Order: sequence, then structure tokens, then C-alpha cells
Amino acid sequence: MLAEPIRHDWQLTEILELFNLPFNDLIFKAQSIHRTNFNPNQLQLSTLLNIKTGACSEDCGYCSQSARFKTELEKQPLMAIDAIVAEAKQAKANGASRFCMGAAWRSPKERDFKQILDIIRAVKAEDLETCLTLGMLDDQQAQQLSEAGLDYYNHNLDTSATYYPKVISTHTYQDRLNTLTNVRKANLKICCGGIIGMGEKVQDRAELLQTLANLAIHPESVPINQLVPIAGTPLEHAEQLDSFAIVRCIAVARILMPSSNIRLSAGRTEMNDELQALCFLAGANSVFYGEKLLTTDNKSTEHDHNLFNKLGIITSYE
Ligand code: SAM
Ligand code: DTB
Ligand code: SF4
Repeated sequence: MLAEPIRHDWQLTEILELFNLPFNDLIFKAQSIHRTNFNPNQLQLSTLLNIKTGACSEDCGYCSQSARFKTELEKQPLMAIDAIVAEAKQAKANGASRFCMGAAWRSPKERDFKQILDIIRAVKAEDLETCLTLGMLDDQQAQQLSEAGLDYYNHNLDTSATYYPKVISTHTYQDRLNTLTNVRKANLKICCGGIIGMGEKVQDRAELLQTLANLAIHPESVPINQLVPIAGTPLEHAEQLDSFAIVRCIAVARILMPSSNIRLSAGRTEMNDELQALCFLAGANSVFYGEKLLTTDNKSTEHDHNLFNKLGIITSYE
């Protein structure tokens, strides 16, 4: 089968039609597109490290790291380079191909930026792909990160433009889009996706995917997170999602962005092996790998290896 053309003109009605397809039809379509673009039995593995924890000025309603909510998290300043490199080495030894570092900032401060650039150079030297998520960036910061050798910048749109202000009030959707523009201008690869299970409607998921798919260049990496409810945050008691919701969302993302890596991201600890297998069938070809996400637990590497073996999945470095 010929690869479908990459489109940037998706209409909301078309996307909603995809969401509403009978499940088997949706999965068949997504899997067919998946195998024309990727090895269907291969996953890319990214390992996360939170390099600065908590005390964030923002009020993102899902986040354990906002200073505005009473969560149980202990705050920690920016980590030293040596400690970060040690974690990167371990991630590589465990089989990750990308090392993703997160900081709980609205945007990076001038005083920390030199250290961030040094961190990138040091992790790159370990022969790993690098990804950073530091909040909003201006033109110049994006350019400096690019020159230091950064590969990916993660900046999620999280949900639809309409639902966004119901979850976050301290910055806007347009702020997020502006950072994505600055990151692209600096020739960095983009990792951008969202969270499902925050009380949004299917229409919000469709609008988020429409925004991502209609960017001039699709994000190279699209993380689909399922909300990890955090005690003390406004979304602590969000209604639990039906398990098929994430499978459908992944399938639609795969269809709209055929050559992007779609990552089954936060929320895997709550999923059984069968549900994860369905997500891979729907076109997810990447996961966060390693015992921790940013502040919460992830599936154990042992569990993941067993699952990959059972499914005959190979990972980037095998
Ligand atoms: N401060 C930076 C920012 O906001 O872009 C970087 C770190 S922030 C924690 C990175 C992303 O993690 C968020 O945009 C959100 O998509 C995801 N995330 C955070 N908390 C989450 C949770 N409880 N459940 C699911 N995803 C979450
Ligand atoms: C993304 O989309 N998900 C990751 C990463 N990009 C930075 C973060 C998930 C965080 C889950 C909750 C936590 O561990 O604090
Ligand atoms: Fe801060 Fe990022 Fe958490 Fe928002 S998601 S509160 S910006 S760390």
C-alpha cells in the first residue's frame, strides 16, 4: 500500500467521524497506516528525569509541581550536571534511545540557562538523543538550545483551545503556540501532545489533534498522556476514563499524523498488558520507559521487558 499523503488541512467534522467509527474499523485503518510508515513491531523508548522539582508558579490543574496546590511533593532545585549524566548513562544502559529532562518552570530563568546548555552538551556526549521541557521559550533561548545540540523540545498543548482555560489560568493557549513557533524556527524537533481524562469532551480531543495535525510541520513526537490523578490538585477527583478512550485517541492521532511517533505516555501504570497492546495496535510506537515519569511511578522496566517479549516487540537499540 502506498503511504497516504501528509495533510495539514484536517476538518473537525472529519476528525469526529474518525473518533466515531466502529472500533474495529478505526483500529484497522490506523494499523494499516501505521505499517506503511513504521515497523509495526518496533517501539522507541524515552526515559524521563525531572531535573528541577516543584515550586512552579503556574496553576496547571493536573500538576503535582504547582506551588499553588498542596501536594505531597518535595521541591528540589536544578540538579547538578554529574548527577544528571549518571542518570542518562543508566537510561542508555537500560536501552533508552532518548533522554528527556523536565523542569518545573513557567519559563527558564537567565541565571539557570548556562547550566541547561552545559547539561545538553554533557548528555549529548553520552550518545543519546536529548529532549528538554522547561516551559515557555523565547526565540533566542530556542536558538541557544539548538546550538548546544538539543534534539527535541517538549511543550504540550494538553487539550483544546476552548478547554485549556478551564485547566490553566496563568498562561494561555497562544503562549504555548508561540513557544512551538520559536522552537520550530530554531530547527529543533517538536514533541507536543496532550492529556486525556481531565473532564474534557471527545470534541476537545478532536480539536487538540486537529491543531497538532494542522501545524505547518507535524510534531515529530506526539505524547498522549492519560491523567495521573494527583492528591491535592484540582483534578484529583476527575472522572475515570473508559479504557477505549485512549485507544481511540491514539488511533486518530496515528491517522492524522502518519509519520510522527505517537507515544503512549503517562497513565501506563493503570493499564493492563492487553490495553497497552491495543494502544500499540492502534499505532502507538513509543513509550516512556524507566521506573519514574517526572514525579510519579511508571511501569517497572522488568514488566516492560516481559510485555515487549510477549508481544515480539523490538526496541530501538536491540
Ligand atoms: N513546566 C513545563 C511545561 O509545563 O511545559 C514542563 C513540565 S510539565 C510537568 C510537562 C507535561 O507533563 C505537561 O504539559 C503535561 O502534559 C504532562 N503532565 C504533567 N502532570 C501530569 C499528570 N498528572 N498526568 C498526565 N500528564 C501530566
Ligand atoms: C509528556 O507528555 N508526559 C511526560 C513528559 N511529556 C514530560 C510527563 C508526564 C508526567 C506525569 C505526572 C508526573 O510524573 O508528574
Ligand atoms: Fe509548572 Fe509545567 Fe506543572 Fe504547569 S505543567 S504547573 S508549568 S511544571
